[in-house]
Amino acid sequence: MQESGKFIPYEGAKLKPSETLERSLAFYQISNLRRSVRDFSSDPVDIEVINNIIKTAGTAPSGAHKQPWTFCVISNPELKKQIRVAAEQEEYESYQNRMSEEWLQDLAPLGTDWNNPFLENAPWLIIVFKRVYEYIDGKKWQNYYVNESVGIACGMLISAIHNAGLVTLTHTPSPMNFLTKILDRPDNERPYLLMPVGHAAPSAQVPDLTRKTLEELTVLYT
Ligand code: IYR
Repeated sequence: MQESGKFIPYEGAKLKPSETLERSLAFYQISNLRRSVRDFSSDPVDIEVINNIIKTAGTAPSGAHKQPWTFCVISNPELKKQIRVAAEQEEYESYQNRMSEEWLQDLAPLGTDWNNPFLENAPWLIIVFKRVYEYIDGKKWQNYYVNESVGIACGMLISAIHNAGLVTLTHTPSPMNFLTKILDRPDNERPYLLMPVGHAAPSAQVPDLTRKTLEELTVLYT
């Protein structure tokens, strides 16, 4: 048996039940205002804000606490342009030849196409890489539940972006291996999600969507 690690007392929030109720409702109401936005203004965002958002994502739980993620944070205009050109090449191919008729039909109401101006217009691009394994002292070490862990971290990243009054979208130009090359990432990292971050353009519009109701979301066993 391995010896267990060091344990410390858990400092919980220690709220009254009424505060728990208020805060759960307030957080839902804020979260329900979030939308994926594709039109960004060129207004700058301080790197300190981006750092806080990424530190929030870094609080996500992960398999065996391996924290199998790397966040590449980009504001360099030449790099953004290079990423846009490569992403649009893949997206053009996808929209023209790789996506099924059914997929294209499903996307039609969202108004997406191969054009990705947000990759240059947003002041920041956060590109999340999953770390499938680690190299430590020349040995290869496993990570666990990597997709689940990185997915949860991305969810927290999205909430943190929204909470700061900024917008993003979960962009998945596919295949994404061009990002490994452009950003010169090592072979234990794979691109997972690309998120432009910034302020919404004043003219930004979003599709008129509805969300599942509680009844549709839930199966209750009491
Ligand atoms: N990969 C493209 C296309 C796209 C795919 C789905 I599924 C969407 O819900 C929206 C867009 C992109 O990331 O824009």
